Amino acid sequence: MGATTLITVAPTGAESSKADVPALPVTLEELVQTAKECEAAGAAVIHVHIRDEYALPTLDLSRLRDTVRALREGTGLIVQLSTGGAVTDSYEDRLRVLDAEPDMCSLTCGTVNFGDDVFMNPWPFMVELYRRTQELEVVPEFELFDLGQVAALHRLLDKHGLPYGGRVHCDLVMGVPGGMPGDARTLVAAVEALPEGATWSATGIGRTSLPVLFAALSAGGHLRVGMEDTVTFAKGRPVTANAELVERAAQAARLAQRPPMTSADARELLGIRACG
Ligand code: KMH
Ligand code: ZN
Repeated sequence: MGATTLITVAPTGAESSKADVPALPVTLEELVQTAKECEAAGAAVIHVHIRDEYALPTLDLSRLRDTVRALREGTGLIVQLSTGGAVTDSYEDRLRVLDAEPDMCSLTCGTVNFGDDVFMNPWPFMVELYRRTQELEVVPEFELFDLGQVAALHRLLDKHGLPYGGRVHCDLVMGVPGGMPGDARTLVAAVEALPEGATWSATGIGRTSLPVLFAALSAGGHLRVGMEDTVTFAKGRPVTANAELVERAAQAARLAQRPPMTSADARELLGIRACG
């Protein structure tokens, strides 16, 4: 088998409102439908934020459990729950996300300015979350918003060992106002600083989405796309469905001669337990 591209879809996020972005999947039904469409388009992993009955971000455990179950029943996607949540979520609620027993979770490697807000990830919280992923056998995806966070990832691995599953997988989140810029030279600098043998994807927020996608493909990386990261398909043209972002990423990956990876291959790459 030739080289392939892992495509992660991040369909909802915690920042856009349903009123502003009607195509955003916010109910469980909308999320599962989106997940099915994105899987058919080439996604292998889904990065999940959920909403409550008012379409507001929530980390409610019973809703998270229902979401994990429904995504497993409806798709073969690897289910990655966000432990970042919204900037207003407590550390306690963010730690409890793992009790919903996802395949994977996000783990951000440091605090970062996040537009006008601050996304808090102090060292003791990172360590506690990481230890919990190891205990509960959840594979972390290390979210890196700037180069200092790459150094923090090295420190975490040096002090606390490898993740459950034995693989180190990172996602470069680029172009957040306050984080690293979403351009090719920053991407190359970040990739060069990653731990030896780590696999990685990249995503560019807003208008950095396409430059980061092409830079990631040309540097041999994987891709994350979705309405968490961009709600504009092209200048003046809103995204109508997450699947069109996945389709575009899959098309670019095929052009690069690295077609989308199946979720079975992605499970092997990421070291995810077979029973799900
Ligand atoms: N919503 C951001 C504050 C993650 O999912 O882990 C954090 C975020 C990262 O989206
Ligand atoms: Zn997220």
